[in-house]
Amino acid sequence: MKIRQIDVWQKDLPIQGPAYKMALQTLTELDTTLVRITTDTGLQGWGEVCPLGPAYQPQHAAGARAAIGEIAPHLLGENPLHTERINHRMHQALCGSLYAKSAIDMACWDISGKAYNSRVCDLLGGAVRETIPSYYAIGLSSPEDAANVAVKKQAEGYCRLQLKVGGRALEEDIACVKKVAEVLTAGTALAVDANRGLNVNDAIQLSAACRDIPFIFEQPCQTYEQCLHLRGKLHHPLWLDEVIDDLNALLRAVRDNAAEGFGMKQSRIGGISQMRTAREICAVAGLPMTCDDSWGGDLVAASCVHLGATVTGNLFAGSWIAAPYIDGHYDSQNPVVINNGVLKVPAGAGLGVIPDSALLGTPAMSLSL
Ligand code: 0XW
Ligand code: MG
Repeated sequence: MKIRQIDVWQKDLPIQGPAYKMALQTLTELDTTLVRITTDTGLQGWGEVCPLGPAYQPQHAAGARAAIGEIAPHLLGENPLHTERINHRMHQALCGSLYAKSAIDMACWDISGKAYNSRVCDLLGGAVRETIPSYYAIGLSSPEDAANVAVKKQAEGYCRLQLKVGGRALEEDIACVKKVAEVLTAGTALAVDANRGLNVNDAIQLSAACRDIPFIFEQPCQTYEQCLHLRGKLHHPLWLDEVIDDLNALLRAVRDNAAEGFGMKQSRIGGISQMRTAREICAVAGLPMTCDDSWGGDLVAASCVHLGATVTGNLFAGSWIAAPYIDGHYDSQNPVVINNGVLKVPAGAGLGVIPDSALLGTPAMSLSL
């Protein structure tokens, strides 16, 4: 089997409802990239990457498409079933830009599933669950509004909530955590995620002020070193997210006993192939993880669900997807949706999502043999 053609689309994803507010970013729309790989057998696979705006991390939508344009000529004629070789060829063609490479990697896993008539999760060792818990991220808001969202989302069936803090007066963050904690029902887990928006002092103070409230403290400070400085100074388990920007960073964090868990975004570390390795690292270290991504539509969502389905036992903390903020689906027959706070593993071969390319318009880029 050989890659015969690579098509790339740009698609706007306006945020439905209020802006998505985090400590350092407020977003009203996203710019995603869809990739379709067509093989000489006629099989097609899809991938997607959607940075969380141009300023969240060193990733941006136009950069993804430019990187894919740099890489694609080196992949024509390659066998998409050989994902290790595909990743090797991508690294030979372009240093870095793991986020862009993740879309190609995803499309190759989609093709593999279709070639072997297997779901991606079954190619990844098999699903240990057929429905996986999602979680809802409560954006930066007043204590009352945050608590109201927490009540509403628990009523919708979510068993894990993530409360955004940071980028504002510490007192407001503390008031928010306390107000949300008042409305949590038994069995609802809370993560307090600063998305790097707190300084070391404020992180210590927030944890101390809320020491009687059980929550996971996610990525409080900007850098790995600042978070490392917090070890032994917090009253809460520390999870890392944004600073785990590749597999080496994950290995270093495990070696340094830097965290009790990880908020993992598949595109940041290079895609499904790398997230499979991250899953194994976390498993041998006994450290829980989420299977998330920065943003994206049904393709990114399906990929997160397939990965989340394979994380064993009590090491899986859920998969966040952007579906609640997106109007419509790429594949109306196989939408990836959250019901009662959980996601079903797509049934079809590969990712189980086949975008209607007629809805995508003219590709931004097409390369072929
Ligand atoms: C909640 N997320 C997975 C979605 C947004 O991309 C931010 C991210 C996080 O946990 O930081
Ligand atoms: Mg996070």
